[in-house]
Amino acid sequence: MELYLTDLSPNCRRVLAAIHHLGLEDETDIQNFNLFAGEHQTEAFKAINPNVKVPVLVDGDLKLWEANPIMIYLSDRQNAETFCPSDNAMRIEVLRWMSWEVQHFNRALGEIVWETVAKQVFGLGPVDEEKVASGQENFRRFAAVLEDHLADREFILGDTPTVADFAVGSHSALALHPQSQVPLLEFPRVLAWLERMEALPAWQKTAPQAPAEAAE
Ligand SMILES: N[C@@H](CCC(=O)N[C@@H](CS)C(=O)NCC(=O)O)C(=O)O
Repeated sequence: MELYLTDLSPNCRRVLAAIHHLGLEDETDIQNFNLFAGEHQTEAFKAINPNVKVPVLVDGDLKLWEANPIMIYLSDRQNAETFCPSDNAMRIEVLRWMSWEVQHFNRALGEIVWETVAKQVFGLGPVDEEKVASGQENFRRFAAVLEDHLADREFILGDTPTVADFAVGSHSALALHPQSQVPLLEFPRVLAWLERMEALPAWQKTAPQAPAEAAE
């Protein structure tokens, strides 16, 4: 298999972490693009992903883009029942949290950390405080849902990590960054869960080399 990715991207980190969690690193050829240098802007890559974005997995004739479906595909390929349950009700639960993180939780988190961490690392201008405040307001709304959900479980589907955690927790390095201004102290269970994610072997193996540069 070939996996196209870039460093310091939460979308790519979740897929790379899934590769490690599933023990697939030896059969995966990693193609790492420097997006700032435009290394992905080629006709060859556009033929693989017309969106010209990473991550992308190529497995034989399959060219799969979008991080969450890639993780589900890899799990099913490995029959990783605990990591990505095939039972209908559980699969719907996985998809629910994945939709939620894209549309709500990580969108809000991304609004904040783009301003407070990524723009600073890449020298893209001063922090826009209004955008940070709006991101924080959205984050509080959705983090409260996760805070309640984690009242009686260690991970999103129960006591073991699954693809749902890899999706929802994909921005952990940015969220936990000291400059992030993500109001995590108001949500102690969410904070503890993000720290549990960072402690997972697959997460440790994929930690950004310089968390300060963990930009999307
Ligand atoms: N929804 C996509 C997001 C992919 C995405 O935005 N990738 C970024 C890196 S994190 C990218 O490739 N950007 C390059 C570009 O837009 O030119 C996924 O989950 O895979």
